[in-house]
Amino acid sequence: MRIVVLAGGIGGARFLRGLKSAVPDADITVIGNTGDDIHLFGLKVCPDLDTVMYTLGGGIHEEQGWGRAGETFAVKEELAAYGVGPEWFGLGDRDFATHIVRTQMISAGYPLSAVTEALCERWRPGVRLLPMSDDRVETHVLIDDGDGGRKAVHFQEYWVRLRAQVQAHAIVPVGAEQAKPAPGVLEAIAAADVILFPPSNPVVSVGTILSVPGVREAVAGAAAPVVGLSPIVGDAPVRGMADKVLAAVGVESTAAAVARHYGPDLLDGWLVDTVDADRTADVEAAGIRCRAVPLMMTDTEATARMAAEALALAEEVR
Ligand code: GDP
Ligand code: FO1
Ligand code: CA
Repeated sequence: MRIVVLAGGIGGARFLRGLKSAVPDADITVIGNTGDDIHLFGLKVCPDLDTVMYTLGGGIHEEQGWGRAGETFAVKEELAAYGVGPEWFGLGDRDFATHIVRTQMISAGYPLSAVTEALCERWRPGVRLLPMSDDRVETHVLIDDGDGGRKAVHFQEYWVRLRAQVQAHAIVPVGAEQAKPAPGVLEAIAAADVILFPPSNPVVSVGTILSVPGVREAVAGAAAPVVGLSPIVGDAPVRGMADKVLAAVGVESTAAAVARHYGPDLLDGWLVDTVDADRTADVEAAGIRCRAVPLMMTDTEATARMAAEALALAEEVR
């Protein structure tokens, strides 16, 4: 079975671990969000690709959900001693090596997709990990400038430094309009037996991937059923601040509103958590088949059951 998953960072990566355990023989292609990417100290950092790679490759800091296990911060401390920041973004020593290798290969002329493949030769994530695009796309967030006007800041500044505590007026995937899907992305979508939206951020993870010209159209036009799992449980994100970026695009933080936001052109099926069972009728009224099942990724077994439910729903709507 060929499965395509449009993934962000933590939510996507943890779901993928369960999916692999549910269907060990499946051929899984992950289309990863690169809108979170940031250039720091001359290095290209790809948080969502790395989160997927480290999680599936056994190198992730489990509790934190991003970055490396057993991390140290000597380089960051030395940079700080020179007065060189940003101090609000914690790049660890082990993680630095990944960004150095990536940046070196990109400087030598390799596209991000080839670099990602090379990094995965070490981590062996057991999936084919493709960046959504080899072209630079950077999510920016429009916020108040404190002077009566507005300014755009990098997504990481909004998310990590400001903790999404200031109002976001708009979310802009800068560069998306000119970007092309990375080699293999459209082909994988067209050849898929099932397409899954994991419980990733609908705006700045899955939404950014869909903003690359051709991707939304390919998913909507694919022969395969498309099934999503809600990252919103009991009217709030399970983790993080997805409610803030949903508000910025005028979407309520409910499992049903997120399904309607994707819409029946994209989604054939949608899973909500059992606490939101009373919302399934709302989703079905929008033309999307909906089931309520436990959606908390507390461990790999529970996550594998979620993945199996998503695949069962895909069979039902096929
Ligand atoms: P990020 O790039 O690291 O922010 O990760 P993603 O975009 O892939 O996923 C973020 C989303 O995962 C958040 O909106 C969370 O609500 C969601 N999430 C995290 N853990 C769980 C879980 O156990 N169950 C569900 N349903 N959603 C989760
Ligand atoms: N998230 C934080 O909240 N604080 C950090 O200092 C931080 C550093 C960091 C370094 C590498 C990396 O791959 C991820 C990192 N993250 C950090 C997580 C990440 O940037 C965000 O949670 C996601 O981009 C949101 O999707
Ligand atoms: Ca992300």
